[in-house]
Amino acid sequence: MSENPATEIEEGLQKLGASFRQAFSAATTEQALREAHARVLGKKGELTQLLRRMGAVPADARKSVGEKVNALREQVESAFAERLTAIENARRQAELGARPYDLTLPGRSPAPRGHLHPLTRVKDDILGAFRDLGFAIASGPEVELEANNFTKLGFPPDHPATDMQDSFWVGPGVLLRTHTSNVQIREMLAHKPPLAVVSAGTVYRRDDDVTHSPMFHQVEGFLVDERVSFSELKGVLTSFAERLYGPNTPVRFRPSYFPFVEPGAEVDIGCVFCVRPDGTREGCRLCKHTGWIEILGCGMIHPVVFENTGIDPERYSGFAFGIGIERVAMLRYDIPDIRLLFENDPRFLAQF
Ligand code: 2NL
Repeated sequence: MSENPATEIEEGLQKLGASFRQAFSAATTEQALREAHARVLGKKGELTQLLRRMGAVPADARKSVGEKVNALREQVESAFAERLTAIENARRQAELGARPYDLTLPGRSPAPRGHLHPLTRVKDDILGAFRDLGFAIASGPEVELEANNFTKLGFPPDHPATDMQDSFWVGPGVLLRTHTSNVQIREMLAHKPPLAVVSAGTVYRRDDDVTHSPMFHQVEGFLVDERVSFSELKGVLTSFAERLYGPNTPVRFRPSYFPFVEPGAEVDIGCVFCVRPDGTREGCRLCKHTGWIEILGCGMIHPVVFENTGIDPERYSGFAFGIGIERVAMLRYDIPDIRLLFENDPRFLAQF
């Protein structure tokens, strides 16, 4: 280095002038560029260090050296600004050229999706068929008064169904409903005919084996109006069977007995499991080789039920029906044991 501070500074400026551009072009990120800038103009930057020595420059040379310093500072600042813009433009171009985010991709679920329980599907199908036929959908309590569950339906007080052995009594005159007929009783008490109502729900009986569970599910419905005859019962329930099992499903009505209807009937459909393409039936385990499968019970509502619910039996008549949801599901999905439906074993449920 020279003894003359002015010459020393000028040499430093010259060196710096030759090197800073290279350092700026070598920076490819904003951070690297700012670091290169600081090495020139920061507190300990090379140009800053040179400036500190201006005091040692003789007065006559100060102006000329000062102008050179300022000129270099301006070059540094404008080169810095230019390079900063270039880096930002390159970054933006790279971003635009990169594969864009696909906002239509589905999210990643933390667990596999579930699905409806087979009993829920059967219930929804049955209610949907009756809703399409114009029935309203109602519901009611599972803990019910004996009056709404038995008495108003015409059950005599000593009927075996009312026994401790058959029903779950909660207290005197209160039990878990043994059928969803309690909803129909409540609807008949609350509304004047014409009425067409269907309801689905959980019911309870002291039964437990391969085809019976102490908790099971029913759909029940009824229709009341003037001049409702057994023909309306047959028409509505045949239409229901065709909606659930397909058009032209064979349907037959067999006489049967239920305490709250007269006459009563059971409805069978032609076995859907062993039907041949020509419509004849092979006979199988599910129809016990009869070619027929029972799907519901029904009948004309007993006048005693009307009397007990404030409906004039001279003016009104109607029909009612009950369907066991488990039975329909077991047939549809070939489930051999009713208890499988309530154990909630995922290996069983995943099959539906
Ligand atoms: C079956 C048979 C049936 C009814 C339910 C009913 C309800 C009232 C009045 C008259 Cl409020 N009847 N319900 C009638 C006949 C049969 O169910 O096998 N259910 C699974």
